[in-house]
Amino acid sequence: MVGNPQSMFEYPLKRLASLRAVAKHGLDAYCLAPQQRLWVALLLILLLKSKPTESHRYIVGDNEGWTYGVSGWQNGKVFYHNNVLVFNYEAGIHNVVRVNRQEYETCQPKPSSKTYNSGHDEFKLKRGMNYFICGVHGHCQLAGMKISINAH
Ligand SMILES: [Cu+2]
Repeated sequence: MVGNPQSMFEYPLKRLASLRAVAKHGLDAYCLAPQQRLWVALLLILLLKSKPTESHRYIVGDNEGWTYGVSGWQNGKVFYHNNVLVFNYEAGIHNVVRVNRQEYETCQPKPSSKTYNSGHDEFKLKRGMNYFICGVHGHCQLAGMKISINAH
């Protein structure tokens, strides 16, 4: 049985009144104590912070840095375009070349590709596939110094 006409209209009217109260008094209408409101704010901040943002920086290879066998470090990580990759390595031992897919697969950078060798090089990820290899002979081919990263 549906209730009498009065109760049928009671709920929408109450709802409207509470919406009006929210519009008028904001969170006060939800009777949140200042302390509760603080928790809500903290929760929101945590939610926003936990998502990798544009400014997120990744140290390639973590503590080991950009070195032999680094390939695979990227697995399981989520990258977004404009994230920054930081390549830390010993200058003179390794270098970094940003390459295309073919160069990546063959470990043969084009002569025109720029080689970075400062020991601390940073690159912004582009949307889609990004490829980096070490241009020192044999390091890409034989020692796994290559990474490919798909950035959202
Ligand atoms: Cu190398």
